[in-house]
Amino acid sequence: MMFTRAIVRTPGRSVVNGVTTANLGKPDYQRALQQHERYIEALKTCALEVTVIPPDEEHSDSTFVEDCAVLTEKCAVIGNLGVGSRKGEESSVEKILRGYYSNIVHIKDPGTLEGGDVLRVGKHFYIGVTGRTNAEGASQFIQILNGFGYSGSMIPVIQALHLKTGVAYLGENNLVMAGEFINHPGFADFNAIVIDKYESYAANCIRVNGYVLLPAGYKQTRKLIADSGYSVIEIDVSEFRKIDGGISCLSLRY
Ligand code: CIR
Repeated sequence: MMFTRAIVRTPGRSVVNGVTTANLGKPDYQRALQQHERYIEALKTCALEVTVIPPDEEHSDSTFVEDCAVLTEKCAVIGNLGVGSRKGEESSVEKILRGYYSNIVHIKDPGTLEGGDVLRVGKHFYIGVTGRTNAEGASQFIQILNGFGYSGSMIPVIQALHLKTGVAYLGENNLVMAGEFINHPGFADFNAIVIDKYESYAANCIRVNGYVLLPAGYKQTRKLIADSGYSVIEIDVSEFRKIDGGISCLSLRY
């Protein structure tokens, strides 16, 4: 599917305190800013018009706007973030979306849902049930989807932070997969692009129009994806990796 727009949020200084399990040290703020600018340039190369939201210092992880919402042609679904420190990030994203969507629906307590857990394939949405997205949030989301002519199904996730930490749909039935999602029965019908365990971070990549955006420095993955027929743009996101974030989390595409 083609996208025309994206929303991103400039990281604030508080990004250095983002929630993490990575053990890679704290992000360098200046470097994070530079990497974020390159990321925006890459989206523009993919022909997207990019809306940049100013930093939200109160929420250290708010640069990961993907988690705040799920966007479709027909509606915007505002998530309900599953970790206390991120609650409230959605409201400024929703404000922007009001300019583009007349149908805006919310996931409500006790349901939680983060956009990083939602993988779209055509008119179907796979929803990871994780530490961030619960079954109640996923079933609210499926109900909403059904009302707009889409379908959804749940994928229990055991290790990954989010579903899309380990899977990415590139189109043409090609599914990038790493870790627990390799040989997963829920994804048996796809053409699997299997990521080496030493490069599993690169499984979080995105297809945007004519390109695949990939984190820089993952040579085998780059070759695999290029050999599958895609034009790859590499972006250094090392500072975001330090707080468990990646290529997909940094934008909402629509
Ligand atoms: C968090 O733990 O919420 C952030 N430090 C990372 C969020 C990454 N988002 C994503 O994978 N969609």
